[in-house]
Amino acid sequence: MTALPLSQDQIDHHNSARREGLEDDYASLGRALSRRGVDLDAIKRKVQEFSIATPSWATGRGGTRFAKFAIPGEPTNIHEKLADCAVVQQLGRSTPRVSLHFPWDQADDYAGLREEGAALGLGFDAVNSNTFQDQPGQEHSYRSGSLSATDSGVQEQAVAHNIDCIEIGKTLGSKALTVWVGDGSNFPGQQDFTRSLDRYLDSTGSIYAALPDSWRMLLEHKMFEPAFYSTVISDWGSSLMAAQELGPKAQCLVDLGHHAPNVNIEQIVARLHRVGKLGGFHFNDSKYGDDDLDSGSINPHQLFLIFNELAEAQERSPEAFDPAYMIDQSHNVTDPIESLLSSAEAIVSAFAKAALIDRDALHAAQEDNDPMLAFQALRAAYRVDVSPLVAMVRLEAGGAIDWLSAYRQSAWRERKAQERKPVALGAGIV
Ligand code: AFD
Ligand code: MN
Ligand code: MN
Repeated sequence: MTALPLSQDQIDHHNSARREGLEDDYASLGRALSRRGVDLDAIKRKVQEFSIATPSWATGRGGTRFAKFAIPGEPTNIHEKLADCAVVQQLGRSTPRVSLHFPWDQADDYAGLREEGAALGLGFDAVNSNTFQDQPGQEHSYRSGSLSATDSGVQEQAVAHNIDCIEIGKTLGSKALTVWVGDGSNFPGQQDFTRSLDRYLDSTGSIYAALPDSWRMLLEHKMFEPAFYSTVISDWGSSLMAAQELGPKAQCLVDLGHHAPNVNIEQIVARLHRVGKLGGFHFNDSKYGDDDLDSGSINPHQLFLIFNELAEAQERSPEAFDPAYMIDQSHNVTDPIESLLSSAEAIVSAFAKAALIDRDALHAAQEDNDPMLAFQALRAAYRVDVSPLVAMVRLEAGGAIDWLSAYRQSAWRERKAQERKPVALGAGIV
């Protein structure tokens, strides 16, 4: 039994006023593409198969270390977060799975939570462990590190937490554990770079040993924050080194905000795929650092170039291509549901544009050392307005043609503001 959060009648009614216009735009796009020898319906089938996971932690307002400005009707527990993710999925139809974070998303009954998700039209993606914060009643503090801590009691506690996450994930139907640690240092000399990596590998080795065969362990690197001089898994080199030492089930996760400024992320994507270690993504956008801004809001071209590399990787070795796509953002000034819908649309659009690239023309230009022709092969696809295609996929799957107006018409947030407990004042990055 499914019990979707919004009235489907209302969405259908919303669509009926816009359907004709969309069909017209879709047909016109189809004609323009067919002149180039591209079959829009074939591209549509690819877009229909593409999906992204939403992060439970991004359904509440995020903040900075200065402040967090909550909005009325924010979710206050995992059940309410799931309901909000279901709204995103019902309107947008490209985010059928949720990625949970523990212990933030602790529940009494995970089998029940799985059923609750299924009833809302949601499955569960990678589970995320949290050893970057202390929890009330916890025996050891993570103030001096977690998986790479010098104190073996701290290490053991961090390992045990990750194994707990795997157990919860098994009940939920997840297939991956994402590990990001805040471990690192603020002062030169504070930490021995080599020994801290050794300790991290020791701990992650114990977690890896508890990983079911069908699972993946996604190692997420991050250059800085909360540690500001060095982090233990700072970059894709360290991440790759760790994934290679751990074994085939360990792969690298690329969070778009976790690199040095101006780093060529798309090239990292190609490199990681080349060695079979491209595990997945945390999509977001950034201007300065790990800003966790909405995907595609600052640099949509970078997102397109990443999807170009993904399209290339998939074409080259489809059997070894299965990246986990997730969003990881902090919505500090918007309604998180709107940001998730906007971000998912930006990601799907980048995927769709990359699917339009004439790869034969691109490869030929590369072989001929013709930079302008190669660049124009990309540009020709990037220039296409794929919004009628993305909206058509949404409509055919039961979503809303204009998700923003449909969402606002539903008054979901206003209704939740009457039902949900207010969020306490505070600061904090999600
Ligand atoms: C961190 C990482 C990581 C983590 C998240 C928590 O991006 O994915 O789980 O923030 O909010 O910066
Ligand atoms: Mn992340
Ligand atoms: Mn981050």
